[in-house]
Amino acid sequence: MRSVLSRTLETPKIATRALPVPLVASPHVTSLADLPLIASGKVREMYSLSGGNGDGGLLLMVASDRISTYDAVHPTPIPDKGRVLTGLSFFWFEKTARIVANHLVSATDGVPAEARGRALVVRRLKMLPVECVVRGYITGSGWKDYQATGAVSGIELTTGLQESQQLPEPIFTPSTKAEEGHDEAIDFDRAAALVGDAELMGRVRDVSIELYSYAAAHARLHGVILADTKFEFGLDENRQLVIGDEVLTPDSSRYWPADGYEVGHGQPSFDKQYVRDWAAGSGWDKLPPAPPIPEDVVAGTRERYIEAYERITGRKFSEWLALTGAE
Ligand code: Q0Z
Repeated sequence: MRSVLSRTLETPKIATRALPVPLVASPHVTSLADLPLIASGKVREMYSLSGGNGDGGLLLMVASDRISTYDAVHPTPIPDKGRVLTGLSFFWFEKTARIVANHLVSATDGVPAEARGRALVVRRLKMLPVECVVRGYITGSGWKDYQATGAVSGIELTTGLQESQQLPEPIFTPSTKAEEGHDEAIDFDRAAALVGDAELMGRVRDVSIELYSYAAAHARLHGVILADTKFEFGLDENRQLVIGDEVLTPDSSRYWPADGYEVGHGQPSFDKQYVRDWAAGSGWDKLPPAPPIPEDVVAGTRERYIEAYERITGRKFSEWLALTGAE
């Protein structure tokens, strides 16, 4: 089943060659001279820093300023978007370390000067082959499935829910990691079979719900609703469960302004709504290629990303730039 949540989330593709990418003169494509590119998504790149292809090595995860709407990447970057997302991931890795170990090593040591602020050094993990989605509100593909069947990912929900309504309790709705195309919603038992360890999968589910609940409560105190989010876990060289990838960023989550929230219809995205509103009136058919974004929409969207960082973290974005030595 096609997941509207995972449609909005970036599905990485494994790079076909472990060689430096050709240097393309495009300001919104990250390219780090000499580092082997090992994976790239719509808006991020991952490079190897050490350790070859086994476990135990270090990776550099780099967030670009690229933005996608309706599954298509626009040719126009949003300045600072990659640094906001990396700063938010860093914040949440620190805040949630008591809940579960994570792959963060450093936002400074080992980060090349040109990537400062937008990159993290992380431990290489053996990633589990499932996307760990938690939903606290009924929206997107969850709303579609609920309307059709009364259930989401095999979880029967109470009758009479309205679109965007908060669920009685957060639910774990895993999906497959599609190499190509869209992720597919699966129930817990299929996720456990893919992982090959039902006890481990139970721990992944429990940790995912605890992370969501903690982050949603924090965000709500800062005027933001965390509707749903996607986590990716792996195992380290000691087979310990570790959370990897990006955590609780606007690209892996649905954040809504609490102000103006009401059930009965879809909610505006905290970060991307200016682009979506502009796109809706632009005549674009929402098929690739995505059009360039006008500069006033770029500026408004950049401000929304920075506002998201400052609201959620309670820190100034300039502090993140100073901490990481970004210029
Ligand atoms: C992350 C992804 C990105 C493209 C694999 N610590 C880790 N160890 C091994 N693999 C991964 C991680 Cl985070 C891993 N992705 C997603 C991120 C660019 C793809 F920045 N895929």
